[in-house]
Amino acid sequence: MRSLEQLAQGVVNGDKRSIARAITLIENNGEDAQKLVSLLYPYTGKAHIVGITGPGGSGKSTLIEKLISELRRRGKTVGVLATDPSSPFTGGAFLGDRIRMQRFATDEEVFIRSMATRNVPGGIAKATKDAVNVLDAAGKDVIIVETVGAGQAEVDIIKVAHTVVVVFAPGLGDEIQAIKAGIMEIADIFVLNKADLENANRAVTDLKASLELNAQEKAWKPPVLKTVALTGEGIEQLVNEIFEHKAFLEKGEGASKRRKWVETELVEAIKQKVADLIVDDLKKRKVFNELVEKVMNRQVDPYSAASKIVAETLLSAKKD
Ligand SMILES: Nc1nc2c(ncn2[C@@H]2O[C@H](COP(=O)(O)OP(=O)(O)O)[C@@H](O)[C@H]2O)c(=O)[nH]1
Ligand SMILES: [Mg+2]
Repeated sequence: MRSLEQLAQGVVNGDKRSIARAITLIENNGEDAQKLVSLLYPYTGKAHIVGITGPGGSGKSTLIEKLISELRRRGKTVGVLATDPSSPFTGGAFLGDRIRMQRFATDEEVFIRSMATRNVPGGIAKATKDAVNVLDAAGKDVIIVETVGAGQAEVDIIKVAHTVVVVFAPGLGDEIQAIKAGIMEIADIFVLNKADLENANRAVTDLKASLELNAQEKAWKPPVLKTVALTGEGIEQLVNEIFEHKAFLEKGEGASKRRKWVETELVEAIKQKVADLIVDDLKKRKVFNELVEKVMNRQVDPYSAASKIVAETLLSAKKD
């Protein structure tokens, strides 16, 4: 097997196979994953990261396909990570995405990847963040992350983005309610896709009205755009707005935002380390194994067991 250093070099050279292997390593989140991220970290920090979120079926994947084309037309290299749990492994949407995206397969400057969404050790948000770092180190100018934005994990994923685009479609009113409020608050650009459908203007008016209601004093006022992803209508303007927002971030506002991102990154990393240390220690104790037995026999539930072990070992240790 090639060394991690060689793999990292391959990533930095922008080699597609190395990027793919690096991301697989990261999904498995072993010791090597952490080493690889350390090797790549000095090469990161150059990409513009765009989060695309919104209800399933609003046309995010179709929009991303058109975004890739427009970005390539402007000479930008592109990475895409999709974490939509409604389109993993099998099933129509995933296959559809694959077929649509296939035309980029021969383009060395485009890398597209569906992240595994289940059973990722360390969580999907961490894996996605690390995969973004891989694509960043690989020299991609723009990295697009697609999520459906329905759960906390997605809010966490989208927080790595510099520019957050929230995509809606006419007739998906209820789904808008299902989108986490946290995402609405951090949205930088709103897109009403499927503007070819009836009620598109109505949907835009409704969206604008609800934004006015919740409007806060912000230096950046999120624009509301209309697109037809199927035909590419409005895509140029969307790309323009993304770069407008990038320029806005680079003018001062960005510095404090960037500091906040790094802070969050560091806090998350510390939390992970502290949790690992504590759990590793607890696992060595007799009381841990006893509790595993009890949970297995349904004598106690895992949450009560956790409270018990924390109270008895961690908290009592303090008193000693
Ligand atoms: N009429 C219309 N259909 C669209 C448009 N964009 C996407 N679609 C269709 O909407 C469906 C869902 O699109 P997809 O990109 O998979 O949505 P996602 O779940 O948000 O990623 C597909 O059948 C697309 O062909 C659009 O602008 N107009
Ligand atoms: Mg999709």
